Parts: sequence; structure tokens; C-alpha cells
Amino acid sequence: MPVPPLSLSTPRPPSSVITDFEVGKDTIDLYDLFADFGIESADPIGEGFLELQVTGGHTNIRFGSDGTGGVASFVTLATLQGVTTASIADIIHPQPDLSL
Ligand SMILES: [Ca+2]
Repeated sequence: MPVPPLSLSTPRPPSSVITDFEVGKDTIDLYDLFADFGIESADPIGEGFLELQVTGGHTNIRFGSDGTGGVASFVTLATLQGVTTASIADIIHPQPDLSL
């Protein structure tokens, strides 16, 4: 089957289900994805780049490439099965250098 062309507006990797995520022990690494879009934020949830959507006993990790407003909708990157207490502390993402 032919592989569809990658679009810059399509985050990678595609949505996946993670069944063994443990809050406080495991992390979700979104560093490269954020870096690809030039996103460097101390508060990616507050700025609309990331949403942790708790629904049906699971958590959907959703990415919005242009933050609050803009034209891009949230895209679900992964679903943490059986997890409802994940927070930004469980996500690896680029942060501004506050030491400057
Ligand atoms: Ca947006």
C-alpha cells in the first residue's frame, strides 16, 4: 500500500494507545514535536498548545500547533488508557531558559 505523503500540519507520531502508562513514573516525550513547530513554552496547556482531555477513564493527549486561537485544531497524539491524573509534569517539552 502506498504511504500517504506527510503534511507539516500533521503531527507525528500518529495517534496511539498507551496501555501501561504510570503517572509519576513514565513520561511522554513531545520535545521533538514541539521543537519541529518552534514551540517553546513554560505553560503549553495555558497557551493552547497542549490539552490533556480526560474522558471515559482515559486521557487524550492533544496537540494544537498554533496555540490559543489560530486555525489549527487540537489533534490527538496518544491516549493513556486507564489514566485520569496525568499533568504537564508528565510531559517532556521545550521550555524557555529562565536563567537568562
Ligand atoms: Ca489553535
